[in-house]
Amino acid sequence: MDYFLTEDQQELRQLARKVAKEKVYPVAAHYDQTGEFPWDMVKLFAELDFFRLFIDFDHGGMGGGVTELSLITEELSRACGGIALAVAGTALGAFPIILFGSEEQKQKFLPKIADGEHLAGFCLTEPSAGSDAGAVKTRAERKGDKYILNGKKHFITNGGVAQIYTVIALTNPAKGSRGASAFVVPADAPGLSIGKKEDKMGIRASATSEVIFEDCEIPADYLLGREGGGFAVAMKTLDRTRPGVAAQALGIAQGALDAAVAYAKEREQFGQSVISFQAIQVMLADMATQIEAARALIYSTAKMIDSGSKNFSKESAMCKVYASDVAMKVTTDAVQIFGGYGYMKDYPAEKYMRDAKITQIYEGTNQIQRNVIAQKLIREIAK
Ligand code: COS
Repeated sequence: MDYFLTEDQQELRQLARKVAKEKVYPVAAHYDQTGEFPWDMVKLFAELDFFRLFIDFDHGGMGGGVTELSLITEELSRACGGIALAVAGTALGAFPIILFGSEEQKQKFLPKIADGEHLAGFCLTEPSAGSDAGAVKTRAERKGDKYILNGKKHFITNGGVAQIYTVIALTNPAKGSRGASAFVVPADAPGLSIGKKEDKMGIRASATSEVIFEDCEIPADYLLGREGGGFAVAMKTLDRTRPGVAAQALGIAQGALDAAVAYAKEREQFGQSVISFQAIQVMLADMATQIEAARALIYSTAKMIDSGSKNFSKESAMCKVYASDVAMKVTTDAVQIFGGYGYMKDYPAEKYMRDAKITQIYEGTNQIQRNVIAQKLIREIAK
């Protein structure tokens, strides 16, 4: 199914598919095992203009949107969900600037992100503010023409490798989440340091670290939007990026299905290839159907967002819930089809399963997504 993609979008998908197969897949196991950051892949993605896709023409980009970002995230994740995050995590860090930055801030920060010279990261989560994102404690105090930040963010994607962080911090703690503000903080700002690097179950090619602010000084004009508007910046950013997590889940699921079909054709038991058994065929048919349903939801939502819809929190949350649950189910079934070999690191199935799990957790757990969906339903019904 082509989902009414434009010619350019179809070409982009073909290019990303080719790069994933020829360049990303061969190094996926290496980065998974070592947990090193794939700088060679970042360089390649920059040369291919992947970091330009989600930034507008006036700021060094190619004017694409959530559709383009989802297409490349899906295709790259088919080979490695962790390596794909170098681009998707940067988009997450850049969206607050794209959506809320002043013209001056966009001119200053976006072109280098578009060039792939600067990676970005989004700093919302803290040790005691995960699902309860409004409970952040990091402070930002205005002193003359500067803000001074103090606090600790953790589980930050691209932490330690990004040059630009967008950070949610309290400017008025008495007001709780209504006293939160968003800032751009360059990695070399005095007082910013990188703490513990996480040793993760999956997406091991993606860097995840603490980002610590100790009397960290930034110019006052690095405030994004207005003081007190930070929680809305975070929520509106996540509304736009959750289809991208769904696309990552979709790519992981598709990669696992591709591997399972190839293996089932090759593997012989009882004198025939196991794909000839209906028990296996039924599993593969369900996997393929669920993947296609997830794809239809993601592409439709991406199109809805890119065509200027203002209200898509519910659909974004649906994409993330559905695709990540599909990814978990499909990758678990892929391991099953591989049998004992599926459990071994010599074959790709177990990595897909480990990589899939995070998509049910980050950028808002699936329990939170279901709350978002239900709240919107309740409001729609009340109208
Ligand atoms: N767009 C714009 N504004 C939004 C919004 C959205 N999608 N969602 C909430 N808001 C606004 C509300 O309108 C409300 O505004 P007022 O204070 O003016 O009334 C404010 O934000 C607080 O909203 P709410 O009361 O619903 O917030 P809660 O503290 O109950 O939390 C959830 C809402 C749980 C949905 C939110 O905390 C969340 O998304 N948590 C998960 C966070 C997450 O994804 N973490 C992953 C880390 S980032 S990788």
